[in-house]
Amino acid sequence: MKNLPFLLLIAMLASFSCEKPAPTDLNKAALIPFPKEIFPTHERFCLQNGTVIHVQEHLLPFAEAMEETLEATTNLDIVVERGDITSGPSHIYLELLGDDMDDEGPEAYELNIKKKKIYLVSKSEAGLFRGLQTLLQLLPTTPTEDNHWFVASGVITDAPQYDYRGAMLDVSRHFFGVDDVKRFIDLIALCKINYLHLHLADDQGWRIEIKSWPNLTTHGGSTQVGGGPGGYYTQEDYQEIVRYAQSRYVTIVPEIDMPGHTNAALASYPELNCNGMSPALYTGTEVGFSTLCTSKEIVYQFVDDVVREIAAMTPGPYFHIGGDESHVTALEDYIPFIERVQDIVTKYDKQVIGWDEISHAELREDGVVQYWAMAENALRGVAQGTKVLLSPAHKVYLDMQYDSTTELGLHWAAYIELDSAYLWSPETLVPGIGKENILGIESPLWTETITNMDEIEYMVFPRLLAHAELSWSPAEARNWGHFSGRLVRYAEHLKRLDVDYYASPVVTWK
Ligand code: TNX
Repeated sequence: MKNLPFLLLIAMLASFSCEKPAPTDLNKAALIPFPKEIFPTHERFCLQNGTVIHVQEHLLPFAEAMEETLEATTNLDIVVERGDITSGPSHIYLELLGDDMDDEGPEAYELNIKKKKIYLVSKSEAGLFRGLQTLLQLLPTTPTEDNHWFVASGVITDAPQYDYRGAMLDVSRHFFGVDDVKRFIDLIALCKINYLHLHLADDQGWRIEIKSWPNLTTHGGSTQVGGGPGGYYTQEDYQEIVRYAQSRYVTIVPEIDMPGHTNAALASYPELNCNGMSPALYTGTEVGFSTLCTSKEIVYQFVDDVVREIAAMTPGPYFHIGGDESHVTALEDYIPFIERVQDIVTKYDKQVIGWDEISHAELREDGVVQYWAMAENALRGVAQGTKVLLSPAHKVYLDMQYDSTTELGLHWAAYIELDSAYLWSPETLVPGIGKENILGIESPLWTETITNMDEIEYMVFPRLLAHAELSWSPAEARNWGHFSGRLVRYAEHLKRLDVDYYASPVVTWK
């Protein structure tokens, strides 16, 4: 008992240790993508054991997920509270506002960090989630000795420039299982990416179970580039991916590439071929040699079944029909094929996205042309009233080598160093395609040369951070020197998450 005064003193010191000098300049925060506006107030908030997250009933699941994330990051004990209890060392208030947050979109949020309280508000849970990513980036990578996590105070008002900020993973050339896709989703969600496009079928493998055409996966999914065992997602697997993505406010865009890039389907069902004969499975990396037989009625039954089954499992608005590099499909066959497939996709209540070649066909105005190679194709889409999704290969293809010494990747479009990935502007890339025509940016990772998660991470990071800033941050907030400086500190978070990123030589790492 005679130790009591001493223990009290220790307890008081512990509670005062949040008063120790700590980061107080919010302007110095290593945020990527950089937010729209920051007003530093030069104090600090302290996240610690017992910090309370306050929510109304309807946000309880969100708050619990947030609690889990904060606890996993810090090892702290965070508390979620529905009432007005005000005890606790510091407080985070979550709130969904009605439509009164100006005319910003649903992902806009405000993070107001005071000494004892943080207010995070948005119109939608997605917006709260984007704000949470900002808060996570504001946390130091290690706490003080007494497990206090300081955050510089101030107000961050933020909203994305573009509604569609995407990444694509090619699971056909090499197959990646559900756990890899989940990690991929976790990592892209950190960068406020909100769409994940899965390239589910190509010459080398069909990766999504279609109940009405089972050979697509049992045969067509049984190999990959280089002849490995391949693999596929059962419908249950796919739904699990969709749900996991939803929990990170990421929308899945499924792609079935057609009429070209279809060798795996053609090998599985002879009736899809004009000569009625199945080719062998393909494990090489050539493109442009396969086509569905566009004059056969059974092909449209096939497409209808595939779109119907996948659309039924896909809550997002888009269905990607591929349409690229159909070099062995005559244009007079290609155009009516795309138009019929567009009708099928529309019948199942989805909007078409396709690679830029699809603009040869007559497109609906709610269609999206994904510009990867030919500006004139993208402009033809714009002339028809469609939006353009920007994936210029020489800037955003994540399978391009960083330079000639990079062991992984290709270089047909360019070598893409980090500065090159960052230094361009979506609005001036193609004369005639302005902000009003652009849906957003998507960074595709093709996987001819990529075989495992480490390799994925190496090609994706840090380039995806550059692209995320281009699609999220306003032009005035973008600056290469500032970005690369932030990246040096941001990399500490990547290390904590064990991300195998490329330490680009154009960045001055400390
Ligand atoms: C071109 S991009 C392709 C893909 C390849 C990629 C490799 C596009 C629409 N087609 O089939 O995987 O190049 O970089």
